Amino acid sequence: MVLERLQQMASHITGQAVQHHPSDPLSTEEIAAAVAIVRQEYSDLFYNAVTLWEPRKMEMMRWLASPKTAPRPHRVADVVAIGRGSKVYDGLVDLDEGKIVRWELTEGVQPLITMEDLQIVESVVRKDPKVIEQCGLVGIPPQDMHKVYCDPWTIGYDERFGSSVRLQQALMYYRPHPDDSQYTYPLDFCPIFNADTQEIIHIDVPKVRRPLNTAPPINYHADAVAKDTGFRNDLKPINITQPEGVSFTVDGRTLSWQNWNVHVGFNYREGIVLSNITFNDKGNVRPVFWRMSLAEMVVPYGNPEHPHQRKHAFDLGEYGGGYMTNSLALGCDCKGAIHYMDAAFVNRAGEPQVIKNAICIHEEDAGILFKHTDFRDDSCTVTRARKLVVSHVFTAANYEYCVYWIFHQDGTIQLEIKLTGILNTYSLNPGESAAPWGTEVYPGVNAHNHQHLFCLRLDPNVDGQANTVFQVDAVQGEGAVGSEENFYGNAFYAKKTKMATMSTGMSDYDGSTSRTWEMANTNKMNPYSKKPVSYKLVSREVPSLLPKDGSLVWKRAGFARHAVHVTKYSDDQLHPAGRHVPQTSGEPSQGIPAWIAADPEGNLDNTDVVLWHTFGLTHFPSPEDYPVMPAEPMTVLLRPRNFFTQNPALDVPPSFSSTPSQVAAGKTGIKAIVDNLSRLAFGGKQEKGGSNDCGCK
Ligand SMILES: *[C@@H]1O[C@H](CO)[C@@H](O)[C@H](O)[C@H]1NC(C)=O
Ligand SMILES: *[C@@H]1O[C@H](CO)[C@@H](O)[C@H](O)[C@H]1NC(C)=O
Ligand SMILES: *[C@@H]1O[C@H](CO)[C@@H](O)[C@H](O)[C@H]1NC(C)=O
Ligand SMILES: [Cu+2]
Repeated sequence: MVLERLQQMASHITGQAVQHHPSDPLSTEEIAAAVAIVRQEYSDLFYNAVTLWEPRKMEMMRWLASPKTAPRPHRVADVVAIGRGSKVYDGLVDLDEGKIVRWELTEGVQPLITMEDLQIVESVVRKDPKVIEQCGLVGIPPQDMHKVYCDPWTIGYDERFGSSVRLQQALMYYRPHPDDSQYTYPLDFCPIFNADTQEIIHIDVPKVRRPLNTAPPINYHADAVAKDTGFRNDLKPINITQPEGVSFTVDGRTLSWQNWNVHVGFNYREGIVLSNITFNDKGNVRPVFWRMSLAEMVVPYGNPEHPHQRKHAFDLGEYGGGYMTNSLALGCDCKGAIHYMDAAFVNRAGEPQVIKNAICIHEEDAGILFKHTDFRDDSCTVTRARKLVVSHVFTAANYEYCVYWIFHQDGTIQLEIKLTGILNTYSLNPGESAAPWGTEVYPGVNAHNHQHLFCLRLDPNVDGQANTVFQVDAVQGEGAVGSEENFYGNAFYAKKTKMATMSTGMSDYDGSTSRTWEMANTNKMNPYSKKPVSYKLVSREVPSLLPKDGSLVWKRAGFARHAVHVTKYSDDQLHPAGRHVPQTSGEPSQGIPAWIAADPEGNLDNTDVVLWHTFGLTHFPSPEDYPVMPAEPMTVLLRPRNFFTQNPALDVPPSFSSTPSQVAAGKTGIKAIVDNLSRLAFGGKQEKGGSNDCGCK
């Protein structure tokens, strides 16, 4: 029968034919199989997401411990589907068994808005008579409606419309010419779109009207720049060559490089998911993190005028960082020898779709790893660093977010995010001041103040699952100047505060104490320092959430209330603002605040914990950000502390090394090389190829 055929199809996929790693994203075949199994029982559905339901941790651990006797975790699809009348279904499909194991109608929620959902809105907006009328009022005649564009956003939450109808708000723009940036021509009104009926149900019109901007276009693409200022002509090529290939290996989706081992997953929502991260410490493979990902973000805007309070996009929970990911096929995004990975998703109709080259994996030179010169004799050792970068880039309407997960040779993991793209803009009357809630970045263009707050989910596995998180502050010795314990008043130390229970497991950033957080395994001491082995979260771009306590954003984005939350591990707690984020009122708050409220006394000491870190920046736009922003980087570091017994990168071959006795015996010191290299750079009298004699690699 059909069901048997489906079971065969599913077991063929997960059986010997293709043996997926349990953490691998669903393949196109698995997505198709999951949809086919659902269709056996339910028709007339749109598919919002079909993604890997990750194996339960205990089950996975058991299987890892004894792969021969313990059952291999099943491949399970997590399905979100939408039926007529905004009915939302959450389901699980066991692909090994070829059957639906959970199917629920979930009331009062709206799943995220997909690219396909977004693309419908513009055509509807252009035909709507009320929108045409509003366009006329700001100076756009009906025959020019093809020049009207919109960026559809989730509505966030609007108390007038609630959560039961699936809505989007259309941020309106105009393009004088199809190649002009629309962000120079924002329109002052905001239509609201009903996704069920595919019609405009309301238009928010401001009290003060603002006509269409009359400034000339300002554009960033090459044609425009060539015509305007022209290009700089003094750049010579920089070529990256890896003549012997790359230094990493990839087995399926497991990446090995410089003692690191990591599985690279991907999903529609978080984008890259790194799991089972281990470091080979001289033959001893030590677990470091079980899983890490960017789990959520919120971008609240700071203009109090209605309806701008609705602008606070949760780009991951409301749109999906994976769904919006760019295809890096052009090879412009990473330089060098690249390994790409594709990403597979479901579309609205239930068919699998592939984004080619969604993930880029490559190595980069990373400057000096360590160096020391003995000032008395010119002997020197300098070792250059290399880094491995796993990256993807996603476009959230106007903004680009470039996400780089970086592995270093010294055991450090770094998350770097670069912000680029275009500011969200609003109209301005001639002579009107954009201050204090925004900046006039170009004549007639108001870019509102906003924040970009990212939530990093870290599931530490520092030499095992039983971990404890400490807040670490640099503080003065308590004794007053002149006291016995601190006579000269110069004493200071690292004060550690254990984050012991769910209700107390939260903390804010404090730059004045150089605050960091340690994920420690208190069962294992470093033999030298007698301190627990740990990984330290070092993050210095940590603004507090500016929307006030009790505000709409504060209620909806509970994760952003503190820089760090620690929670007890639970398989189902992946989404810090809730599973379905669009149109949540925040009453009650979903995600982290709800988990804490459910278990306030939950123990966090020496157990399996998750650390949630909210970081980012507050963006006061300025003309330099326009018409496209130069990328602004932000960095978070995860550094081994008391984890190793010495610099773990000592065994990286040096670029140059000489001992005092070698220099005394006639070997080159560092100064000779410096001279030779500088002569070469400026093409002096030095003969070609001279640099090869200097001993630098
Ligand atoms: C450097 O790269 C450019 C552009 O890809 C190429 O045309 C050129 O031949 C390369 N030069 C060398 C020395 O490899
Ligand atoms: C995790 O990594 C270790 C070594 O790096 C490996 O032995 C183990 O099988 C991996 N587990 C999974 C689930 O990939
Ligand atoms: C540096 O260059 C000079 C002459 O250009 C040469 O005699 C000398 O051997 C070079 N030294 C090294 C260390 O390559
Ligand atoms: Cu910004």
